[in-house]
Amino acid sequence: MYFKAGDDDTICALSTAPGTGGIAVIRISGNQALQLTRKICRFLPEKAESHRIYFGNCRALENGEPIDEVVVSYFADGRSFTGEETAEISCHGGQVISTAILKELVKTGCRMARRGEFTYRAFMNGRLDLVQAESVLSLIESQTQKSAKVALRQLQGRLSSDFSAIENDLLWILAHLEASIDFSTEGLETISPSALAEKTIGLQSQIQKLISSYQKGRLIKEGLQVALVGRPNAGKSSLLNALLKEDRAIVTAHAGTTRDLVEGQISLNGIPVTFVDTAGLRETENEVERIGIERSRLAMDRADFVFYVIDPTQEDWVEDVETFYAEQRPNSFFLFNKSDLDKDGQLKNSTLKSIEYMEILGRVFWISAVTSSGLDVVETMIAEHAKALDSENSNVVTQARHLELLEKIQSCLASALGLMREDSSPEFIAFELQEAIRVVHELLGKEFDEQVIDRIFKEFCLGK
Ligand SMILES: Nc1nc2c(ncn2[C@@H]2O[C@H](COP(=O)(O)OP(=O)(O)OP(=O)(O)O)[C@@H](O)[C@H]2O)c(=O)[nH]1
Ligand SMILES: [Mg+2]
Repeated sequence: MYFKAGDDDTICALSTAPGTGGIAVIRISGNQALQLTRKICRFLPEKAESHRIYFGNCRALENGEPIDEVVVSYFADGRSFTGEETAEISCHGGQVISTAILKELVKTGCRMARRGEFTYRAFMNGRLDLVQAESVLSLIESQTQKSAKVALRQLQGRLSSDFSAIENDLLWILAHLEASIDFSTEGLETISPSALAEKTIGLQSQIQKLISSYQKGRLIKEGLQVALVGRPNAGKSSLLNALLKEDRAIVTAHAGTTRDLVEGQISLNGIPVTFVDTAGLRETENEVERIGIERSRLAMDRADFVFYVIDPTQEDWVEDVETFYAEQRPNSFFLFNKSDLDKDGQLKNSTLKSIEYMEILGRVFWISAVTSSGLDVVETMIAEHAKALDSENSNVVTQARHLELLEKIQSCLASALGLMREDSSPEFIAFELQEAIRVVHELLGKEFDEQVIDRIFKEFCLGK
């Protein structure tokens, strides 16, 4: 077990990123936070005032040697992030000073905090529910403004309140169902079975909305994956480099240069977009190239978008387009590369004419990886698709754990509804509803499995 229940040690850790910086913040939390910090920051009063800052010298415990001039913020028991008495020492940034202060704190009796232990304590002390605690991690790890916004909404409890609303509805349905079992239940009007079924259906559709938001949430968090595929020498690696505006992949005139997947990310309208360059598709005897091509196919299957890169200066390019067209992949686009070689536009005209019959013109782009011409249009197209994911004003599910539990609740409700329709005994229906309530409690962390909690907090960084 990673965390010890009922642990009342006073813990300390560096809360800012390790390395050199303007300032570094060391956080101390626990019922002896002030008492132990005072041993090295003697300028702190015995009874400090919550939410006040104090300035002075931080000194070595044994000989009183000054270590640094620091500012200490003090938060009283019940008024801090963790819910415990907390002190935060802001010292000059730099590994040497912060390490020296941490060493002194350990000498006074503090214990070095484990990963995520501050947030864990906030959760155990009821300052955050589990959904909010998970959002702290998402917020720290956000790679784009959009995912940070979604995480912040979750930290502010918006998603938790959706989950709590589900809990309230389930309790309401259960209470009215039980009232029909036990007529002596006072204060509840009895409700017809059809009204209960209707309420259950309404709840199912609310939960379904959240389940459907996961796809969106996953995209906001992880972004879009775009696979660049095509025959060798079409210019996939050149395209990757042009999109990333850096020389990420090796480009040569030799067909079969790329053997493995090469990735790079950009941010479009706040959504991370990862481009995956792949090995050119062709029949080959070469073992390494063959494995590379298998990976290209896997990358295509995993991607949200597939960009077929075509070299129209090659004689037999139409065969490629026909093969790709036959795959009928949703969200696939045809990028005709090397437009810089088509000085008079003749090639473009004849090319577009010869694919007219396939009715893919809406998905065709005319680009040059060498001059970057046409890439702005491609980016705008991706950004337009990404816009559909705009969800700043609605709650989205981003965690696989939440999705799994919401699906469990749906299956309990489906069973309950089936039983209602069969006119089954209310006890059986109540059983399903109670199970659904148990799952909502698991979702919010009101009831938990220690292994799950362990897994969640282990992902945190030290000092958070
Ligand atoms: N003129 C011109 N040449 C290009 C363009 N894009 C790529 N090339 C050239 O085409 C050749 C192949 O480019 P790559 O980017 O390595 O092609 P690839 O599709 O990654 O090839 P493999 O890795 O072998 O599958 C190189 O000589 C590039 O300089 C382009 O837009 N215009
Ligand atoms: Mg390549």
